[in-house]
Amino acid sequence: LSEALTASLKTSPDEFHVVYQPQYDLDSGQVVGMEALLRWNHPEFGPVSPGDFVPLAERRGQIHEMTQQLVRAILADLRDDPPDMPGSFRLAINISARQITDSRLRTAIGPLFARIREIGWQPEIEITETHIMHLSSQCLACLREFRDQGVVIAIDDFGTGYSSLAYLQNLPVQVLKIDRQFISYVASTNRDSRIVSAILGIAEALELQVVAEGIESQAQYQQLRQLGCERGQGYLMARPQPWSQARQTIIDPY
Ligand code: G
Ligand code: G
Ligand code: MN
Ligand code: NA
Repeated sequence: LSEALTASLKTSPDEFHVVYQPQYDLDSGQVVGMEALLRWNHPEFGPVSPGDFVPLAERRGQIHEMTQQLVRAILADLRDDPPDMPGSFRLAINISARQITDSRLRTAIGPLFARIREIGWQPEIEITETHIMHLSSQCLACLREFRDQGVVIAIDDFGTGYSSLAYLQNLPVQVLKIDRQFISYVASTNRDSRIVSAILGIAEALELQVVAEGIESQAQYQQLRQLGCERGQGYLMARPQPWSQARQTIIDPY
């Protein structure tokens, strides 16, 4: 598989495409952003999960080539002018922590972020919490640079890592994405409901925005709303989908 990935990244861009999962304001039901997720469909092996091929690309030193495919695919999707959205609309990509100090990252995503801004949207980067805790001061400086350029930075899978509050306070991030393991039982167990409340409290204290991930039921949606969670994404509202369908969710909200 690892050799197939190398070959495909080099010669078969068509095997890669991107799906988009809309993110919602839970009160208004409006789409307020999208998360781009890379897909690889190998002619022989079929669809390979990014959970499998991203670590492979990392191990083989091909994360940069992977990001190039991501950027190429998103730019192709955004070639035609997308629907008008408020300037706070965000398009997020997932970034591996070890890419952050790679100078090629900026070269690769520069044109994408330029296009996102041209449309009138804001670019966003998601980094997994477990990784964000181990960033060198050099990485943190790179993140600050992104933030200073108006890139929104989100901590992905929040609650699964070991962020200390002191550390969080000094990170150049604006968004916490609550990992879906806490959302699964938010409507059925007091414990998970209190954990989500606690995360919302931390976010408020640190002046961070919160996004709940993996909302799958109406009960979870309503519970999160009641707890004061402003944003969310999940299969209930929309699955990750090709751009042609995702753009329709902007026009017809949940
Ligand atoms: O889309 P799915 O839930 O299968 O994604 C599995 C994991 O792969 C998630 O943690 C997601 O963040 C990650 N992932 C998806 N697309 C990309 C990408 O373009 N780059 C990186 N680094 N990770 C991605
Ligand atoms: O780690 P990250 O948050 O980037 O992973 C996003 C992944 O979560 C995507 O692969 C996406 O397919 C998946 N996902 C999105 N919404 C839901 C959901 O409601 N339920 C489940 N089980 N997975 C989801
Ligand atoms: Mn993510
Ligand atoms: Na996540």
